[in-house]
Order: sequence, then C-alpha cells, then structure tokens
Amino acid sequence: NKNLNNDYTIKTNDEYKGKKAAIAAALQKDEDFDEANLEENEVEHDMGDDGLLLPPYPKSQLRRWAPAPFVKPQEETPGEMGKAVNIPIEQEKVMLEKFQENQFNLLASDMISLNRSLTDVRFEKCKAKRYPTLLPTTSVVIVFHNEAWTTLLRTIWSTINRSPRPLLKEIILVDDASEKEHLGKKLEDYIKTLPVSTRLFRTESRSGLIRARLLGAKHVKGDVITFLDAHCECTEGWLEPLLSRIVEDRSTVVCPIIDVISDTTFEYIQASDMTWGGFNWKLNFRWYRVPEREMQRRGGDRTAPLRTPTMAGGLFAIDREYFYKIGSYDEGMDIWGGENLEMSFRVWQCGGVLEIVPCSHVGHVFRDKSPYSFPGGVQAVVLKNAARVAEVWMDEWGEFYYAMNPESYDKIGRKILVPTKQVWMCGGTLEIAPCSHVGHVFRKTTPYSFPGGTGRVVNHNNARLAEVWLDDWKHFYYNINPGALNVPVGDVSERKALRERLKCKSFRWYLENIYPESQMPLDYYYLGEIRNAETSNCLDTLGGKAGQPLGMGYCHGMGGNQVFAYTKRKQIMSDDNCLDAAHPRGPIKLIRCHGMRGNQEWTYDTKSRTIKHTNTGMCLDKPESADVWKPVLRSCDRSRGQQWLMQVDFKW
Ligand code: LR7
Ligand code: MN
Repeated sequence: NKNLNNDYTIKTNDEYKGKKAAIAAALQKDEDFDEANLEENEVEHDMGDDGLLLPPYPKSQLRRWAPAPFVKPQEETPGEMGKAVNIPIEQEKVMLEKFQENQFNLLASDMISLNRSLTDVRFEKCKAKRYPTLLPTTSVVIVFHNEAWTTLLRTIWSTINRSPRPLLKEIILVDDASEKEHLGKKLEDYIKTLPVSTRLFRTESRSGLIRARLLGAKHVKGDVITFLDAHCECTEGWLEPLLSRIVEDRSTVVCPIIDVISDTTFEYIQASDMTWGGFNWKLNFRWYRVPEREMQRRGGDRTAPLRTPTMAGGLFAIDREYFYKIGSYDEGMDIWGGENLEMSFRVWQCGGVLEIVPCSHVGHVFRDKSPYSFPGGVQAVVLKNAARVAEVWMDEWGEFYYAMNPESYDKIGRKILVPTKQVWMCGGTLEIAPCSHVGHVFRKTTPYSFPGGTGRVVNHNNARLAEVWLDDWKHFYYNINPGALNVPVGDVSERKALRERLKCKSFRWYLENIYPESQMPLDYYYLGEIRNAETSNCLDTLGGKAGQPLGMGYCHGMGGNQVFAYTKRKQIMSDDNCLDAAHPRGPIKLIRCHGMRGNQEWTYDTKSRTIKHTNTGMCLDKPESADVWKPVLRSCDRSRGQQWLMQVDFKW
C-alpha cells in the first residue's frame, strides 16, 4: 500500500528546490531594504528599571518575509483537509495493537500524507491582519522520546510548509534516548534531504523533556526559540503572529491556540479561543474559561492576544536571550511535568508577559496516557517536579499542593495537625509507679483495619512526631525508615537564588494581579481536616467530581480528600470545588467555586464551633445515622453533632 509508506512521496521537496533561487533573492533584498519602510516597523521599547527588558532587535537581525507557499491538498490520501481517518473494520486488530505503541492511532497516522492539508481555522479578522514586514528568525526545537515516524515527520513538514522561509532559521531535533530503529540512522539520512537546515542532537541517556529542551536550546542560532511537541501540525499563518508579539516586546512569551488532533482518527479539531491556562491545588495544568475582565481588557476583540496565567508547556515561542535571562528551565526536573507551571509563574513574577495569540493555531495529538516509561515511577517524578515549583515560586500557597498530596505528608504534617503536648520537653514528668499494676491483653496483630494502610498511618504519625520534636535527630528516623521520606525535592537553592537575583515578585502578587480567579484562595483562615466533635469523623470529598454530594469518613490525617480551606470569602473549599447548599434541608454538594458568596457562603464560629450556612441560616450537622456518610443541614441547636473542629485563627 502506497499510503502506508508515504514518507517518500513528499512533493513539496522538489517544489522547494525550484524556489531556492527566489528565496535567496528575497534574502538578498533584506540587505538593502529601504530605511523609510523600516521606520514604520520599528517599535518603541521601554527599558524597565529592573533591567530585565532588552532593547528591540537590531535592524540587521530582522528578516523580510512573505507568507509560506500554499501546499496543494493531495486528494488521494486519507485525512486531507484535516479530516478524520476511519480504519476499515478488518484492520481493527492491527489498529488496536499499534495503538499501544504511542497511545494514539498509529495506523491512521501512517495513512496520512506527511504534508497533509488542513482547513484554515482562523477568524476572518486574523487572515486580514498585517504583521511587521521585518521579523526575527526562529529555530524550532522539537524533543522526543520514541516518537512515531509519521507524527514526528508531520510536525517537521508542517513547520517547513507553513512558515515563511526567511523566518525559519532551522529545525533542531533532540532525541531523548529513543529505542526505535527509525529514529536512528534512517532519521539522520532523512533530515539531510530536507529543504530547511535540520540538525539532530541526542541525549546520552534518558534525560526527560526538560533537559532535552535545554540541550536543544543550547544549539539555537535563531533569535527566537519556538518549542513544539513531536506530534504537532502547524497551520497556515501560525508563526507570524507569534514572532510579531516578540518583536514588540522581547519579554513576551507567546503560545498558539493548541487545537486538538484526535488520538483515534487524527481529525483536526479546532479548540476554543475562550479558554486559558490555570492550575489546581495538585498543581495540574488545567484549561478554564477566560473571565469577563480579560475579554474587556482586550476590548472584546477575540483576535487580540490573551494574557494567560499559565501555559500548557509544549508549544511556545520565546526570545533566545530572554529565555536564558529569566532562567531557562529548572535542570532539577526529570522526565515530564511541572516545567510548564514553573515557567509560567517565573515569567509573570519576574517581569515578563505570557500570552496566547488567537491568530496562531497549532494542532497537537492529545492522548489519555503516556506511552513511555518514567524511570523512577510516574508519581515520584511528577510529584517531585511539582514540589520544586511549590518550593521556589509559590510561597505559602505551596501548602495547598502539599495538602492535596498524601505522598508528601511529611510536609503537610507541619501545617495541618496540632502537635501533641510532650511531657518532658515542656516541663512535665513521666513516671512508672512500681507499686501500681494493671494487666493488659497483648496481641500479635491488630484486629481492626487501618484506613489508608497500616504502614502509611504509622509512618505518618511517626514522621509527625519526628518533625515536631526530634530536631536534627529526625534524620535517624528517616534514615531507618526511608519510605517515610517519600518525595525528595532535591536541591532548589539555585532556583531560589535565581528568584532573588531577578527580584521576582511574590506569589501573592501573582495571584492578586495575574490570576485573581485562581483556585488558590488569596486569604484563608484554615487549611486542613474538618472533624466532627461528636463522631470524630472528618468531612471528605470522597474524591468525587463537581456536583457530587459531600461525604464523611474516618479521619486519616493524610490530606488529599479530607483537606479543606476556610477562606476569607467564607467559602469551604477543596481544590476548585466549594461546599454548596441550595435548600435549607440540603443536600450539601461540591460545586465549582464561583466566588460570589450565595449558596457557597458559610460562617465558622470559633466559640460555638458551628458552621452556619448564610443563605439558609442552617447549621452543618453530622450525618443522620452512622451508616449514611453524608453530613446534612439542620436548624442550629448547639448539639455536639453540629460542632466542627478547625484551628481557625482569624487574621483578617
Ligand atoms: O522523557 C521524555 N523525553 C522527551 O523528549 C518525555 C517526553 N519527551 C518528549 C515527548 O516525546 C514529546 O515530544 O517531550 C514532549 C512532550 O511530552 P508529551 O507529549 O508526552 O507531553 P504532553 O503533551 O502530555 O504534556 C504537556 O505537558 C508537559 C509537561 O511536562 C509538556 O510541557 C508538554 O510539552 C505538554 N504538551 C503541550 O503543551 C501540548 C498541549 C497539551 C496540553 C494541555
Ligand atoms: Mn504532547
């Protein structure tokens, strides 16, 4: 089947050879462009007093560009114009087998031309936009581990086909210790035939995407670095709007709208321009709806650049010098994860701007699972990276992250729980009175269950003891019991020094100015478990999603689903959900926090220990009976079942 082997059917290759002369002529012209034309494209640039902003590009560095040539659809191959590829039923078994390899439909991908056509998904207004006639050049850096041939090559070809040639300095590939035959000599030979300078570097051993990108960036010759994942498709006009933002202000970091390439059919599906990047307490990147205030700032123009609190991480352009000036990446991060939020916080806190440019569209194959290995274990890697973000950039708000992650409970212990009074160290005496004898049944094993697991409960309690009372001797405990050390963060002193050196602003500043809609409460009175005085059980989200009723459980003291924040806005929050009651007799549900009080306003009284629902005037009460694990609303009656324990210290 010709289609399955289409890597040798590139038509544009020859086409481009014929155009070489024309491109050379265009470049030649750049040497003696007329000054008058230049003036109008020059942008005033304000040097900030923090010394972080760089002057605009020297004129000689900018390139005159023309739109990329139009690539004709190859009508005979499947998937043209971004259409879905459907696999005939008789090939379904092969399809499923091949799916495992990359966690996307490789069979479908292999059937699609490497330079397939796509529809122009841009707003009409975007198509009509004019960008400066002189722009900086960019190197496109693509890192990969075990990427499939056709997705990688389609990323490369869509870059070549849809970028104005004078602006595309080169493509830099970084192979992160892949084990696939086709990424060896075959790839080396293939890239020599490409019409754009393409260099391939290899990490010595598996380094993870963060260190692989750092390796690629080191070799960049263009003025701007544009990062892409290895399974993308660039669309018409994707590059010009990105570069033109950077030429206006070199401390702007820009992302395209990331459209969806279906992992099952490879259909190109346009993504919403009304979402931006956020994050939750677990420090997962999340898409949220763009708030009205940002729409207003842009004067209601949906084609205007959107200031986003965070970025997804894989697809963005940044001035090369600025990339290094603000501290490139945290080299202490492994494999995958965390670097996207780290760079987002860093850019904003250290004087830069992070934008999504809605006139630039790039497709990305979103998949449900990671196809590759995580040396050290997924959890350990991802949690470690996230903890480094929390440690360096998030100040007190790092606690939310630790509270959500039972695996990091040596950290939450310090915040959530109240230290037990230790008799000796606090002035008391502890004695055995030899004249008093009491018998006790000693048994070999405990007859009851340990919710969360015996080891974890015991480790947890002991770690808390060690943290609070043992000072330097706690290391004996951790050394003998390495399981309790859980997620080592590694050395973050260099990153903290960077933050100091760049005089970056605080995380509070970021939350107040850049992301007031965030899921992190600005001011909160309490973060921890909420325990019922009568039953001694704790409020528990039971891990349910938005819309589910609030539950209760035995208090396990390990954070996660039993961690709530009581905020200055009088919300009781768990991650991005809030306790919400619409009727005087309940039910109490977890609903996405709206920050507008209403059904989500609760008042905690430290004396009576009641949690009163403002709208209904009812009090939060223990469940009706022991076998229904759902707290309820009841008329306030000062009963013990309506008393809840929180160590609230009202600071505001
Ligand atoms: O060890 C590794 N070495 C690598 O070179 C692991 C990965 N990689 C490569 C990999 O082959 C790919 O090209 O790194 C790239 C990104 O890895 P993916 O595709 O597995 O990541 P993702 O798309 O699931 O994840 C998103 O979040 C990551 C957090 O570390 C990175 O920032 C990804 O670049 C990022 N992708 C996007 O932003 C695209 C939009 C997804 C969303 C939301
Ligand atoms: Mn990806």
